[in-house]
Amino acid sequence: MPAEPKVFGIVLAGGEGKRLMPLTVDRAKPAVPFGGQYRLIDFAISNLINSGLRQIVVLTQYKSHSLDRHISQTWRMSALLNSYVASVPAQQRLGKRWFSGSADAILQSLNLVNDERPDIVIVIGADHVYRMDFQQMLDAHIASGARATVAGIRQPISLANQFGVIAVDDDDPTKISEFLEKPQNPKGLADSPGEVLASMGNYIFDTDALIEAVQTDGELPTSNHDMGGDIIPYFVGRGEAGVYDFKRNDVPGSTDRDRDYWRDVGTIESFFDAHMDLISTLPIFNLYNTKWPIHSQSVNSPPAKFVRDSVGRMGNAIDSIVSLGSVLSGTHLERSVVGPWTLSGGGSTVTDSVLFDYVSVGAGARVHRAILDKNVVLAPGATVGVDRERDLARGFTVTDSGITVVGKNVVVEA
Ligand code: ADQ
Repeated sequence: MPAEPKVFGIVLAGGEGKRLMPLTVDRAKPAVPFGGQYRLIDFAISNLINSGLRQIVVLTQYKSHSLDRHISQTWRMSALLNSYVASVPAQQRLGKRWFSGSADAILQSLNLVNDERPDIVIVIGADHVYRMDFQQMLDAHIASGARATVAGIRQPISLANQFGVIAVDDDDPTKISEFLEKPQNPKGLADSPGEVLASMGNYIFDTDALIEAVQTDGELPTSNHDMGGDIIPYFVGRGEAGVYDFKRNDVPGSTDRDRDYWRDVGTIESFFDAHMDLISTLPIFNLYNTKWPIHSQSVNSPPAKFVRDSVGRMGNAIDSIVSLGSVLSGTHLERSVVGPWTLSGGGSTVTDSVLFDYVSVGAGARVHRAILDKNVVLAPGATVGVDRERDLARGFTVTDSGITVVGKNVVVEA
């Protein structure tokens, strides 16, 4: 390996995100808005850029229009320096089929790798909220001699069936001895039986090893062509897979509160909870860390505004994030995150909620524990999240813990 290896980044962004419905009816999961002005994919790409990568491709497939537009508008890099973040759609390069899994997405995109001839390929998912310095993981990958390294983080054993679960070698804790994708009855960790070591879906490969693995996998008729289910077990079987403990990652500007923060926001509940992590005075995840910025689209909008309405009721926001272009007129907003260009009228109340962009909350309306997608309009006096049965009867999604989700463009009558 050269002293300064050439590193290429692949972001897997083709998944459907079924468990985030109805937020993914119309857009790929990595394009789902997050934290007011971001899209989920901004976290993955910001981490790669801040780690020094300059050649990054985003492999897309499912309903990719909004994702493609966001990437081209947000991530303009300099062609002169051969720096790019390119969104690459499925193209049926190996016959008449779309990507049949994340490993097939890479197999069908090997032309991109062959064009750049990198020494190392970093492959990551696009649907997590976290900060990570991949340079530190790369150093560990090279030091260990593994041909594939998987980033791992401890998670409650109750969530093990959502993750790849890693067992480490008794003699060499940098080596993976077993990898089970989404096991039903996993063993807990020896020092903490209530936890497992979960794969974060972030991988580093020696380039030749990755090419060999996806090509071999492509010829196996029984394979699901999945990175977690097939490719990582292939490396484990050959004794060539290493693990990198995310706890070791130390990103500039992190605090003790958010150093190990990593959230899979694949469900409505976890998506909602991750928003609540942003808004306390000392946030559990700090968007204001300027040493490791999370970049997003620059919105060309006027500042957010808080005013009294025509009868003098105050517009105010407590423990909340309000994005540019929004106007709260006589509205009480508390523990909520509001996207750009959202308007709300006098006497309305919004609590414990997440509002996307261009939402309109009519005078006297009430929103509680709800997620309102883009362009949702609440008529004056309308309510969401106040009466579960009524929300269900109106066709809204309501989770077990009582979060109501109203899909894009819906008009909610009083
Ligand atoms: P999942 O997230 O369930 O588990 P998957 O659905 O394959 O796995 O998604 C991984 C990433 O690949 C996502 O960013 C998704 O958008 C993308 N993707 C999925 N199918 C794709 C396709 N056909 N084309 C392009 N991109 C695609 C994975 C790992 C687990 C690990 C968890 C961590 O398999 O081992 O624990 O991530 O969340």
